[in-house]
Amino acid sequence: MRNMLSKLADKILLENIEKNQFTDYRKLGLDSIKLLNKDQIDKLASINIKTLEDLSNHWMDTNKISEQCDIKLSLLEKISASCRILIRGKNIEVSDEVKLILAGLDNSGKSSIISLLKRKKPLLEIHREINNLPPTTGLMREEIDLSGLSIRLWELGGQEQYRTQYLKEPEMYFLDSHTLIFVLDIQNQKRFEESLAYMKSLIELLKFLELPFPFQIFLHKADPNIDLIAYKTQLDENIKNIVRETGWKVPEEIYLTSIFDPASITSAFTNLLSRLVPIKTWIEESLVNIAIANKSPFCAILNSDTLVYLGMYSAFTHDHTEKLKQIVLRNLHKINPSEEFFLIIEQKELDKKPVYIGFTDVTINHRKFIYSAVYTSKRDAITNLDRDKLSPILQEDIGKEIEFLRISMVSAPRMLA
Ligand SMILES: Nc1nc2c(ncn2[C@@H]2O[C@H](COP(=O)(O)OP(=O)(O)OP(=O)(O)O)[C@@H](O)[C@H]2O)c(=O)[nH]1
Ligand SMILES: [Mg+2]
Repeated sequence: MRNMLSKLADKILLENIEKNQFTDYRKLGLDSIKLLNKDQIDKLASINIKTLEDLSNHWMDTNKISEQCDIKLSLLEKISASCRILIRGKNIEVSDEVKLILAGLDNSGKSSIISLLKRKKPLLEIHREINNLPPTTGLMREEIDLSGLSIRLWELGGQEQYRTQYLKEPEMYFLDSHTLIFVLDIQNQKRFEESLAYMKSLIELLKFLELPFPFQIFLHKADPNIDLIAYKTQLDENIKNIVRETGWKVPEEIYLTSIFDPASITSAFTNLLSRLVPIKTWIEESLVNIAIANKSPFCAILNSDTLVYLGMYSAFTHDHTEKLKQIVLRNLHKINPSEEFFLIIEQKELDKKPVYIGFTDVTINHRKFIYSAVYTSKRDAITNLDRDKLSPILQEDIGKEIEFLRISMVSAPRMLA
C-alpha cells in the first residue's frame, strides 16, 4: 500500500515536494500537482479550490469544474481521485481477506456468476433463480466460502449511471482489492464496443492510480454447444489492442465461462485464487513431510480421471524430478481407478539406475486419489506403502487444499482456441 502511495505521489506531484508516509497532503497547494498548468491552477483558485483537500472535497462537481477551468474531465477525475487516495491512504486498513471485484456492463452475468458460486441448492433451481435476477443497484457485496477460504466479492452493478460513479470515485471500490474480474457477454456482439470501452476506461484508471492488481476477463455466456470461435478471436484481438494502447500489463488470463458449465466458473475462480493464496505451497510443504515420513525421495498425489498431477516433493535435482514425473504419469495410464484396492509396483530405470514406483489408492475428502511414491534402491520399502495409514495423514494435512485445487485442476480453463 505504501509503495502504491509513493508511486502515485511521484506521478502527480512535482519532484521538489516531499513525499513520504508522514506527509500530510491535505494542505498542499495545487501548484504542487505537475499535471496542471498555471492557467488551470489560477482558474481553480478563482473558484476557491486551492489545496489538494479542496479538490478532494469538490469531487461531486468535477463536471462543472472541468468546464469552468478548462481541464479535461478525465484528467480532472484522475487528479481528484489521486488526491483523495493520497489524503486517505495512510488510514486505509488493508485486509488479509481476498477481495475480488466483478465489473462489466449490465446484463453481462455478474450476479449470475456469484449465485452459482454461492450455490447450496440443485443446479436446476439455481438456473431458475438466475433467470429472475434483478439488475444490481450500485454495489453488491457478498461473502463466499470456497473450500474454507473466505472471499469477499464486490459486484459493481453495470448500469450506465453506476459505471460513471466507479470511475469518479475509484478509491471507494478498488483500493484494497486483489483482482478485478471483467465480465463480458460474448453472445451480445452489439455491445462489444461499449463493453470494451468500459474495460479500457477501467484499465486506464487503475493504471493511473497505481493499482496494478491482476485484471481477469471472463468471456461469459460461452454456453456449451454454441460456436463462439469467431467472437472469441475478435475479442482476443480487441483486448490485446487495448492492453497495448493503455500500456497495461497483459491480462493474466481470458476465461470462457457459462452458468451452464459450472466447472468453467469454479475452475476460473480457483485458478485465479490459487495465484493469490499460497495453496500450492502448502500442499508441497505437506508432501515434503509425508515423503520424509515414508522414507521416499519422491511422492505425488494424482487424480487418475484427468491425469492431473497435483503435487510432489523430490530430493532429486530438477532434471531428475521432471523425468520421474513423466514416468509416474505414463504409468498412471495402466491403473484402473475402479479397482477396489491396489498397490502396484513398477520397476523402471532412471539414468541407468533402477527406481521402484509404487501406486496405491488413498481417500481424501471421500474421493479416491492415487498416491505415488518413488524409491531408488530398495524394492522392499515400497511394500510399506500402507494406504490405511496414508489416507488419514493426507486427509489431515492437505484435505482442504486438495479440495480447493481439485476444482481448478479437474477442469482447466476451457479455451476454444
Ligand atoms: N445464456 C446464458 N445466460 C446467462 C449466463 N449467465 C447469466 N445469464 C443471463 O443473463 C442475465 C443477466 O444476468 P445478471 O447476472 O443479472 O447480470 P449482471 O451482470 O449482474 O447485471 P447488472 O447487475 O445489471 O450489472 C440473466 O437473465 C441470466 O439468466 C450464461 O452463462 N449463459
Ligand atoms: Mg447484477
